Amino acid sequence: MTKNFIWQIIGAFILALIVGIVFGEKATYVEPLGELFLRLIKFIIVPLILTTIIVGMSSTNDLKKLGRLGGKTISYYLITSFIAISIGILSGIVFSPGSGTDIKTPETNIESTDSDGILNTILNIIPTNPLESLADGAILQIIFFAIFIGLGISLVGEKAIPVRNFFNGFAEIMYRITSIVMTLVPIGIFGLLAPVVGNYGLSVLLPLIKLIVAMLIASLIHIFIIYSIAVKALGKMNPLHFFKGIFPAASVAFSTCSSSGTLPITMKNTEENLGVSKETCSFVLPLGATINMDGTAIYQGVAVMFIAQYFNTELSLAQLLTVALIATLASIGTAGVPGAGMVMLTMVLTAVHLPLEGIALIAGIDRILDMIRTTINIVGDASASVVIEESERKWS
Ligand code: DAS
Repeated sequence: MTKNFIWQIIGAFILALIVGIVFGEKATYVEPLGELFLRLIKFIIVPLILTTIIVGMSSTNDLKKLGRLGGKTISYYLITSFIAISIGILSGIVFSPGSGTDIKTPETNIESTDSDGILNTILNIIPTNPLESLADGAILQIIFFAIFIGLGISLVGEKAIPVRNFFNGFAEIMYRITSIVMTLVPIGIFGLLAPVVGNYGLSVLLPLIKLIVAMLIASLIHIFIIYSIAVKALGKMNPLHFFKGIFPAASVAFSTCSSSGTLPITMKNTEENLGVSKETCSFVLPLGATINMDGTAIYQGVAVMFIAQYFNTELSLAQLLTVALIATLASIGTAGVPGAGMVMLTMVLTAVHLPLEGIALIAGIDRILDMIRTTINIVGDASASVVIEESERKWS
């Protein structure tokens, strides 16, 4: 990745800020540029995930290694998500964003997300019709299907080599198309961000500035302390090199609010800038984009504290532990699409009997909070791939 590309991205952020501030709501005229970029990255997600996982899984018939890779990946994701929710709750306690907030609760009737959403999420991983999963872009089901096809190829051996070669070639084609789409990142960031800046004036942000600050501080602590320790101590990588390498993907996540949409860029950055193997990338990152959401976990912690404080409700230690557990599970069930974390918040609020109307208080700035949490989500996925790559290197 060239320095020039980083400066193009920074320039896109600055231009979006200027255009949004100067033109206000008229900045929506550049929205088609963002929509074009969003559609291009969505168009490559399914074939890229399918082909890279099949190639990755078929490159080894060491089922023990695959089991080890899966165990490490899930463990890393659960541990960092639990740390994230704890930091979110602590930030909510320290900054107390909901106390003294003088905004009115808008009239809304918000339905709770059923708590068996997690069970369904786990059961729904198994596709009943893989072609339908591909058509619907059901990422978890595509991952499941691709893992089993890849395993099948490696178990069949000789006779399946033509199939493996087909997917190998297809994966290379998808990587090349992703490189082309990546050149449009600055234009996409500008087209996505300028309208957001234009629509979210200070009048919307100021009443909830304490909530935004609490979310921002918790996220900065998680990203620059927890992930720095992880990539340095476990991944044997200089944190500065890590953050520089993942910067384009983080910028796309910030602009699109979609981990799944950012996945092709995350995979490209992690492989080309951070030196993680295709095999590790193709397994750890698609899984992470759908079940690893540290930013969302932080958001759940901060938002629950905000709503409890707003309604003058004291949460006991047992309730805080419940929040930590349910929010970790909720972050697993959160889809990698815009606004998904707010939907899952209903599950956490229900678990501690807090009024769902509290969500209406913060829905107005959810896009801003989603930009922060999605950025953390994909940086967390990339940190996992660096840590697991180094761990597997030690094993081999
Ligand atoms: N926007 C989601 C994502 O793509 C996260 C969220 O809504 O919490 O990761």
